[in-house]
Amino acid sequence: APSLKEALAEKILAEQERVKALKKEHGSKILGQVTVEQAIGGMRGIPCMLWETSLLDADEGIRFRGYTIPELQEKLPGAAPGGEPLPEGLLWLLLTGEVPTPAQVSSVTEELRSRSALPNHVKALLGSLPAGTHPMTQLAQAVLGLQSGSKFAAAYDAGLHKSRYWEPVLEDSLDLIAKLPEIAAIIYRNAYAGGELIAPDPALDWAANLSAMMGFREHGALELMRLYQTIHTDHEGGNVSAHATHLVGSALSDPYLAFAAGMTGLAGPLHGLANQEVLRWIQHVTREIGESPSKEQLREFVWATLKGGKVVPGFGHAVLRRTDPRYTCQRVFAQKHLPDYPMFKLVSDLYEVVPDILTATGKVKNPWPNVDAHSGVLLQYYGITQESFYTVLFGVSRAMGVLAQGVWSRALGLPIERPKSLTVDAMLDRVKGQ
Ligand code: FCX
Repeated sequence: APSLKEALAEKILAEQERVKALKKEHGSKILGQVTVEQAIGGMRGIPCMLWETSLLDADEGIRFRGYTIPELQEKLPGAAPGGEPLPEGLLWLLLTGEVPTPAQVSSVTEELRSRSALPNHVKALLGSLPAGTHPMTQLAQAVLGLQSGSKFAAAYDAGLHKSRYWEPVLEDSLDLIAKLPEIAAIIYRNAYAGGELIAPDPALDWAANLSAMMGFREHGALELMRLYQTIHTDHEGGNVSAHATHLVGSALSDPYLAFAAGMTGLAGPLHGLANQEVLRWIQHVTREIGESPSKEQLREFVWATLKGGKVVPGFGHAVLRRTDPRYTCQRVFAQKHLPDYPMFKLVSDLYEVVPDILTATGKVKNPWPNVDAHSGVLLQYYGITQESFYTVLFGVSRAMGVLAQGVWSRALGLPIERPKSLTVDAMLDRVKGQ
C-alpha cells in the first residue's frame, strides 16, 4: 500500500496539470469584482485565493475536500467502530483528497508517533517563560523554537530545485503536527499542574495522546478530543489564521515560521480566542444571574453586553449565514454525553435567545452561533476548566488544515502574495465618474 507521501505524490502531478490548464485556458476570465466597500471592509467575499483543502458555503458551512462534518463522522475511521473520527484520517483526506482506509489511518498515527520527540531546548524554552505568559504566546514561541530544525529551510539553503519544495515542506509539516500535542500538554501542565509532566503513551492515537498528556484519559474526554481536533482543522483560506499562514508561506518562509504567524492571528479575540471569551462571558452570566437564569434574564444580559459596546462572543461570522455545523456537531455530542449538564442547558438557552437579539440590532449579518460558542462547555465538563488554554487546542488542530494546504501551495508553485493597496485619494480617483 502506498505511504502518505506516495499517495500524495500521485495526486500532485495530475493537479499541477489541471492548474496549469486552468491558468492557460481561463486565466483572463473574471471570478468577481471588487467594490470600495470590500476594499475598506476587510476584503469580505473577494474570491482571490486558491485553497484546495476545504470550501465554505455561507448556508451549509464547511466541507473538507467535499465532505460535510456528518459525512466525515460516518466515513472516517474512529478509534472504535461508531466512534468519533480520528484526525489522522482527516489529515490523509486533506492532503490526498481521498478518504483513507483504517490501515492508512494507522500508518499516519505511526508516522506521527515516529516524529513526535520534542527537542530538549523547546521543553527548556517553555519552562523558562514567566508564569502568566498567555498559552497562545507560549505556543507561538515553542513553534518558533522548533524552526531551527526546519528541513525546508535547510534544503532551500542547499539549493533544492523548486519543483521539489513540497517534499521538505511535507516533512516539516508532519514533524510539526507530530510535536504539537506534547507542546500543548507541556504548556497546560506547566501552567495548571505545577509543571508535573505526563509522558506520551505510544499505545494512544494522536488526539487521545494530547488529552492523556494533559491528564484526561476518560473515554468521553478522548472522544471529545478526537472530534474537537477534527472539526477545527480547516475553514477555507480567508480566515485570519489560515490566511496568515498562507501569506507568510508564500514568501517561502518555512512551515514553522508560517504556522507561528497563523497562531499569533488565531490568538485574537475576534478569531480563535473567542472560545476563551465565550467561557468567560458564560461565567460572567452565572456570577451575575445564577446557573439557571430565565430566558428573560438572559435577554437582559445580552442587551447589556451589546450596550457596553462589546460583542457577544461565539455568535456571528464573516462568511457563514446559518448555524455553524461545527457548533451543531458539538451540540449533538453534548446531547449524547452530557445532556443534563447545567452549562449545556445554558448554552442551549443562549441558542434560543441570542439570535433574535442580534437580528434586532439590525446590523449583525449572521446572528447564529459559531464553533466557539460550544467548545468550552464540553471541555469544562471533562475537567479542562482553564479557558485561557482553549485556543491552544484550536491551534493544534488548525495545523493540519493550514499545513496540508501549505504542501499544496508549494506543489502547485503558487507565487508570493502581493495584493494591491490604495490610498483614500487613489480610491476617489478610481471611482471618479462611475
Ligand atoms: N455581537 C455583537 N455585535 C456583533 C456580533 C456579535 N456576536 N457579530 C457582529 N457584530 C457587529 C459587528 O461588530 C459590526 O458592528 P459595527 O458595524 O458597529 O462595527 C456589525 O455587527 C456587522 O458585522 P458583521 O458583518 O455581521 O460581522 P463581521 O464579518 O465584521 O465580523 C465576527 C465577524 C466573527 C468577527 C463577528 O461576528 C464577531 O465579532 N463575533 C463575536 C466573536 C466571535 O465569536 N468570533 C469567532 C468567529 C469564528 F468562528 C472564529 O474565527 O473562530
